[in-house]
Amino acid sequence: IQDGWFREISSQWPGQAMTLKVNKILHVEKSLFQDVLVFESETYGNVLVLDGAIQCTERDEFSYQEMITHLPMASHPNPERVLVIGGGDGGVVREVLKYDSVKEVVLCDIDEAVPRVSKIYLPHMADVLSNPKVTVHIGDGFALLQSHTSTYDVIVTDSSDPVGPAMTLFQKPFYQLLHDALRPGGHIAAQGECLWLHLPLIADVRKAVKDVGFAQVEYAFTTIPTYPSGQIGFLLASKAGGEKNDLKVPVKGPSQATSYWNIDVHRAAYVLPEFSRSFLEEG
Ligand code: AAT
Repeated sequence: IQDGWFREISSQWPGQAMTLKVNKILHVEKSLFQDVLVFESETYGNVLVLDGAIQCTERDEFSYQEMITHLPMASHPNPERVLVIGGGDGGVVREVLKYDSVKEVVLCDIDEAVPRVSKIYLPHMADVLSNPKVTVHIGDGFALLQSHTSTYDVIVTDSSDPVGPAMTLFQKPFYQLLHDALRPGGHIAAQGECLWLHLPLIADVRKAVKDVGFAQVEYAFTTIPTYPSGQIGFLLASKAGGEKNDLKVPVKGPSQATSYWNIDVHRAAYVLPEFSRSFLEEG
């Protein structure tokens, strides 16, 4: 933070940096895994930053949390058991609980500091973590999956970028574990980085997911002012064996209001601009 502005500088998005005006620094901590910063911004509400990367702001978090959740959930005929890896702020869990079919949600974040700090400074996201349907597990998502097979209908990987503790979450062995942890016909969605910045990484992850043997593999995206380049995508995949359903087609939406997701946005999220469509589909 310099002269009252936070700048998001990282070699993952060279030569550019989102800048937010800071009203007040609320929390600074070095947790076991990462640098944790929360500040109140002038125009985006409270902002959570991990290792210098913006994780969410109160003003635009709904775009990301809704899309990473409703894309796999609304296209699933009957999601009952849901696992969220990462997402310690609770935003994805809040969206998962909008489905009446959901009986159980497990949240697995590696860093206890994230839910602890979010409960204080991001209550609109983290309050749901005390819901009786929710179990919070502090630990590595990779390790948790190793002990669960054929358990979940939907798994959302709301992970940080592939430097630091989330690195393994972008690699093939992790997707194999996700596949095995799903019930037949289950869906996954994972934070899939940005078309403008990370096309080669997206292509690699997509290929790894296909090689694991998922029945359908897709990439979708949303717009969001405070993530790098204002856009972030998701890797979606479904496991064979359930009722015949298509990730691109919502069958049963959330029973509570949304601010970004709707049926048309769901379908449109999979439509890619030509530079990225040709790169991903034709190699
Ligand atoms: N909804 C907020 C957006 C996030 S949160 C990413 C979360 O992933 C963090 O809380 C971090 O502690 C957690 N995490 C990182 N590695 C692991 C792991 N191995 N197992 C479990 N949880 C993990 C993502 C923001 C995207 C930023 C885009 N630039």
